Amino acid sequence: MIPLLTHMLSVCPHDCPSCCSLVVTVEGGRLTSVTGNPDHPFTQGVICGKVREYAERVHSPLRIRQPLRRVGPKGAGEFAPISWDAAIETIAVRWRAIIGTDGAEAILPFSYAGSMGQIQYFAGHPLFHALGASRLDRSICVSTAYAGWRATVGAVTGNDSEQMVGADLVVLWGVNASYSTINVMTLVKQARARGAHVVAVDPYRTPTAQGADEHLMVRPGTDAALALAVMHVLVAEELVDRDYIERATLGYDRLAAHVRAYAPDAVAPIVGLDAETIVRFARRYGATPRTFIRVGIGISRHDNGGMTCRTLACLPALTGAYADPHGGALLSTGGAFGFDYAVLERPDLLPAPAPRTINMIHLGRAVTDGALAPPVRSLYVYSSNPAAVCPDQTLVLRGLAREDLFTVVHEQVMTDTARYADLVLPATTSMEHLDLYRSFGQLTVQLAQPVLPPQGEAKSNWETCRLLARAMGVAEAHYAKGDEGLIREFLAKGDATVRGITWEQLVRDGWARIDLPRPYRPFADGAPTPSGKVEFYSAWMERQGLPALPTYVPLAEGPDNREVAARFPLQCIVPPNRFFLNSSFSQSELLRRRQGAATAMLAPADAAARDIRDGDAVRVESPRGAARFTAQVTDATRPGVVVIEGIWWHRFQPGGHGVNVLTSDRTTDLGDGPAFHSNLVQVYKA
Ligand SMILES: Nc1nc2c(c(=O)[nH]1)N[C@H]1C(S)=C(S)[C@@H](COP(=O)(O)OP(=O)(O)OC[C@H]3O[C@@H](n4cnc5c(=O)[nH]c(N)nc54)[C@H](O)[C@@H]3O)O[C@H]1N2
Ligand SMILES: Nc1nc2c(c(=O)[nH]1)N[C@H]1C(S)=C(S)[C@@H](COP(=O)(O)OP(=O)(O)OC[C@H]3O[C@@H](n4cnc5c(=O)[nH]c(N)nc54)[C@H](O)[C@@H]3O)O[C@H]1N2
Ligand SMILES: [Mo]
Repeated sequence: MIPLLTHMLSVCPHDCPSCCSLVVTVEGGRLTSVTGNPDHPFTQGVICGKVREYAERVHSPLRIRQPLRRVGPKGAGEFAPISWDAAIETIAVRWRAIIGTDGAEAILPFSYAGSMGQIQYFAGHPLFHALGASRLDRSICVSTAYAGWRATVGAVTGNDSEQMVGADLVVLWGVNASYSTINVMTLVKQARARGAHVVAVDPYRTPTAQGADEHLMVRPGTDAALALAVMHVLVAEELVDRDYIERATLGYDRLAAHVRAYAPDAVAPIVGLDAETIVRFARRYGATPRTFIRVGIGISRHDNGGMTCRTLACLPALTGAYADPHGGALLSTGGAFGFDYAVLERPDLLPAPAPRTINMIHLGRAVTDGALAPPVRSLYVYSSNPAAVCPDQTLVLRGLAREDLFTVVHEQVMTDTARYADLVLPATTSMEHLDLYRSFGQLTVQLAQPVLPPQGEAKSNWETCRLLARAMGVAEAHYAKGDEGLIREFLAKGDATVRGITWEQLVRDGWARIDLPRPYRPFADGAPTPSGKVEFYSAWMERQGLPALPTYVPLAEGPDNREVAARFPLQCIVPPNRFFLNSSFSQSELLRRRQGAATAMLAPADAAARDIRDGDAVRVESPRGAARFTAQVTDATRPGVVVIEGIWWHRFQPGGHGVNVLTSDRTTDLGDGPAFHSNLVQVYKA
């Protein structure tokens, strides 16, 4: 009998910068409630509407409770039960045969951040490295943004966002925090109550923009131009911090000459704002170093996204905001955690020469390219739903439908991808397994112990990879360390930011702040770039074939691309919705109902020109394909810009095609990431 337990701590495992500390209740072996931990400094008792309904996810009717083998055609979702032993044996036999004929590179592991728990995230790396399988470039989310940020400041960190409370100006730049990291809104509200002016920069009026004092409704992909016009005003009106520039930056004189070309009058038509609005924003920004910019990953999902992130990172260095206890900028805190990831990833287990690397956003190409040598013969998917989340969905599904592709999917719920599997393995949720969490939006490390037994026959990534490693006879010493042993080792081998945090402390308190000074201002006197300075001028950028100075580069697939724009005249961005997290939570009938339908937001003028009324069924078509949505006619978006929020499982979308039928697998300017938001489309009444 499982006793009634209340107020146990857990951690939200999803791919979100907040990484919330949770208080959960379990009654009679079932999860009954999940709330935010009021004692955690960043969560402050507030969690999103998705995770409040976590009991529904853990006990979902679509939960996979036992291993399954395919009995129907690929994609039909017809399965029969199989035992764990037989499933592992089947995989081992198939993999040995594939290795014998095509070599281990014919096996491709495919995973992302279904769980941000470090044990589950890295569970497969030692196994697949030791097998010599193809490596996966996990580029789908932050690669572009991080590469751009590093170009300017050398590290993926920034001022602690809690410090924005006390700022005079808060800029939410390409981040819809109300949906995608709600706890930032708690801090924004606190900052506003203390008198901060809040500006949101976003192509459409998100709830975040609605809650701001001012919304700069920029054209998609033009933020670098806006930032350069701001720099123009700062330089022209001497609103710069000479002392900070002298001590902490590189290339100011060249930048100052360069930004003369970006006068607000010249930039206004590019970004779609009045010159006066730009000047007012620039003067407000330059009036004080007490300005905090929270940069979202959204701006980086464009052809020019790396350059845009790099450009935004320059702004606080002009005014000295990086040195202010309530100023600065933050894209991500990911690099603030001084862990030694090799402990978990085990690159030392790779054979020499190292196997090829396949960019995950090119999954469609990889599983359909007949010329690839060796071809991908087996796909092992865990912690991801590529059928829904990868760009160019048509190509991905064509590959997944291959009868000769031996596909194993380790999942919690019966996703679109799982339906294509030859074998489906049931995965535990974060409530059922042990893990250690770091965050990419705040500065605490957290431990979550299981609060429920594994549901059905579910096993964690760690446990499943351990079984596979044993069956294949590789990396067994690694898996023999156990999950707790590995967490202890991971903590102990970190640098001074994490080394002092102990297993015992985390068991007792649930979380610990990493050891960094307060206030945390990593770029107060320079930055860990090659020059040791914040680099306005970057030789590294030049080596990537990009301008060394911040520069506005028009989108490859944008209005300046006359040829494509002639047939597809509207720009289409595809940001997150409120009730799903990427494609997770699409399984929930409750949250699907709250979300309503897969919609395409259209400006009234664009709708009228196509005889489309609010609520009509529409067909959105891009150079890649077409999908059906419900039209939402609204002045929340500007003429020329269509917004499709969220990723619905395509089997829940009318017509059976999801939003990623529209998106391209083209890579961005830096980091080989996806340009999800750089789409040109046409919209038709269905
Ligand atoms: N509810 C919910 N929360 C989520 C997610 C989810 O799917 N749903 N996803 C999670 C994940 S994996 C991540 S990485 C984070 C992402 O979180 P964020 O970093 O916040 O990025 P996004 O929410 O993708 O995009 C933020 C905003 O960028 C805007 N945007 C798009 N193009 C441009 C542009 O050219 N300029 C400007 N200024 N803005 C632009 C979009 O309209 C959107 O409002 O959120 C996480 N949280
Ligand atoms: N159109 C469009 N496409 C996008 C984006 C967008 O904004 N617009 N955002 C992109 C971004 S930022 C990202 S990060 C990617 C995200 O892509 P994914 O990482 O694939 O994200 P999810 O759709 O949340 O799928 C994660 C899956 O992992 C499963 N899972 C969770 N925990 C575990 C576990 O412990 N073990 C196993 N085996 N499975 C588990 C969940 O049930 C879920 O089905 O999508 C990208 N795709
Ligand atoms: Mo992401």
